[in-house]
Amino acid sequence: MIVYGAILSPFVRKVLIAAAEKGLEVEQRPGGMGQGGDEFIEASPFGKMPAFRVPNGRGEGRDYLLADSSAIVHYLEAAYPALPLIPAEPMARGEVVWLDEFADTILMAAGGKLFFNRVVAPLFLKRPGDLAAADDAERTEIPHILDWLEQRIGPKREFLVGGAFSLADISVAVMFANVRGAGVALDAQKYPNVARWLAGVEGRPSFAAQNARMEKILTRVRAEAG
Ligand SMILES: N[C@@H](CCC(=O)N[C@@H](CS)C(=O)NCC(=O)O)C(=O)O
Repeated sequence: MIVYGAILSPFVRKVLIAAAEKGLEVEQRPGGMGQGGDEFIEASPFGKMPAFRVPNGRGEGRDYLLADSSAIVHYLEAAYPALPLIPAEPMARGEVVWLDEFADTILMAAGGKLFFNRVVAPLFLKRPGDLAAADDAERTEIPHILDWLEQRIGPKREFLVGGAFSLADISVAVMFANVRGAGVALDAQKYPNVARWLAGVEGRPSFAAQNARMEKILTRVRAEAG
């Protein structure tokens, strides 16, 4: 199985972490933002990362292709049901799908403004980001989201849905590495429940491995930029 995309994308890390949690071997190849060539565009016609390929997945030499992080994780869950990341119980399943969507839209909208304008634009695209938009997201959107998460997690919960680690934990937690990368540290005094939950999730080997790769790239690119 091949995952196309860059490690700085939270959506790419979502897929790599889900695969690692399931004990699946995947090969990561470049894709997106001008990388990956025809083989990437074949898998992701609109150029979004991550994209996914199972060579000969459809038989008779035909590959199975997908281009969306949630779609890829749902495929992995159905194809490899051991070590589940999406619960079967109806209410828990609905909540996991909702929190995955919350992460991909609401949290990404806020975190993306921070990470794109403070990191991607100046360091990778070599042009100024919209720093006012980033500052506004830090001042208004991020606190609103954290207030809500703090309440939802509460003082006892280890995971976001029920008593088990799930796709919801992956999808929400991956966004925090980008928020941190954009210079916004989580205030553990103000958000102790979020801090406890995040430390537990990011302490898993699947997360630690990908976050270390991301940190290494950010450190190198910042050093190069001076
Ligand atoms: N809903 C998609 C979103 C994918 C997405 O927006 N990826 C961004 C990177 S974080 C991307 O490919 N950006 C490059 C572009 O739009 O050209 C998913 O979950 O995979």
